[in-house]
Amino acid sequence: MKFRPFSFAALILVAIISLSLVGRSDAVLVIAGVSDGDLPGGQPRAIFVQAVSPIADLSIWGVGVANNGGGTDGQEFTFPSMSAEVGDVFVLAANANSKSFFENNFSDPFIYFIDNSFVVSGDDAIEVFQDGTVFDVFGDQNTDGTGEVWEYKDGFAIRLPNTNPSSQQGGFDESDYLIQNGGFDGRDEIGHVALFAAVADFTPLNPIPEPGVGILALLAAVILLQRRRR
Ligand SMILES: [Ca+2]
Ligand SMILES: [Ca+2]
Ligand SMILES: [Ca+2]
Repeated sequence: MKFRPFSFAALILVAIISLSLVGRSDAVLVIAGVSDGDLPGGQPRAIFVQAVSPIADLSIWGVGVANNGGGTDGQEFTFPSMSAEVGDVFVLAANANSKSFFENNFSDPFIYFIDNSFVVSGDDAIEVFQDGTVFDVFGDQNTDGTGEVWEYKDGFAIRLPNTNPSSQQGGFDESDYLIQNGGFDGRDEIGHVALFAAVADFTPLNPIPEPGVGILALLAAVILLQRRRR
């Protein structure tokens, strides 16, 4: 069998591209924020999660709230079988009032779920699960957040751009978030909206660098060079 160097190189390239495409299809859902308001009943109480890659089937993803440093409660909510687009923001509201707060005051195309398990107060850690394994975490499941750097009592935390889920960087890092502990304290609804609107911009996504992009660019360059030589 005759072996031409170029076909071998092409074969390698195809293999690398296939691998990179497998990597690209790794869907990810990250914690985008958490809110413990100061309106009556402590509203709005909500967890924000965002799809940073397309997700074909959300039902392998779930969320849990580890309350008061009591350790993980495991997955307390499972998403239904549905797909997600890049940039989709899911607002996991503790109750109808918390949902209404965002629905009435923000034009963002949030996708809402209401569930008892989303009753967060500023000392609770948040876990996002993929296939039953913790994929992203906010806070420490085994530590009551009171007095911790990640406390968000009567306030909120919002993920900063270009930060990765905790599973991809060795654990939770509070510097990945803008945290306003007590930020909502004493504010009325308009005050809540004003503060949240000023900081919580979900439009610039937090894209996770994908090695596949570089390889695809390289492939494009190779093809262009080949065409020029012909
Ligand atoms: Ca509160
Ligand atoms: Ca819980
Ligand atoms: Ca709590």
